[in-house]
Amino acid sequence: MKRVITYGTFDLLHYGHINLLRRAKEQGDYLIVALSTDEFNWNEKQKKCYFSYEKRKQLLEAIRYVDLVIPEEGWAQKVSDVKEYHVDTFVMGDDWAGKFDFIQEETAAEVIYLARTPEISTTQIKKDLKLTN
Ligand code: C2G
Repeated sequence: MKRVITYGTFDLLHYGHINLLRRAKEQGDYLIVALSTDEFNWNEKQKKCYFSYEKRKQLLEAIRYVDLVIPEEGWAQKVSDVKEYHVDTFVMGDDWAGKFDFIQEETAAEVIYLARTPEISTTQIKKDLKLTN
């Protein structure tokens, strides 16, 4: 069984995320999503999530491509996650291109960056819904 992992906040969940998760799953047979906790998002990414970790986890677990959701509590857990879950392929959107190449040096996993879905983002959704003012 080929195991794939990817990381993210996935708030507000949209079709750009689904495109990423579908293509990540296509890299193997089992997809693990490491979901950023509320604390990690706020402390490390200055992102205030609209949905809590539990709600975002519930949404992700309902997606046919996702097999397991684990918490992402810090930047430094990726190498141990890859080893602990026997991951073959590490996938991120290409806005992260190059940032996680070290995973390939420190583990046996292949690192793949997939093209983002360009026209959609949570920021854009909020702007369009005028939630930002
Ligand atoms: N994504 C995408 N297309 C979009 C928006 C997002 O392909 N229009 C991808 C991102 O490239 C990322 C994943 O969906 O691979 C999740 O995006 P975010 O929730 O924004 O994740 P991010 O805040 O980048 O957190 O340690 C890594 C971080 O947790 C990644």
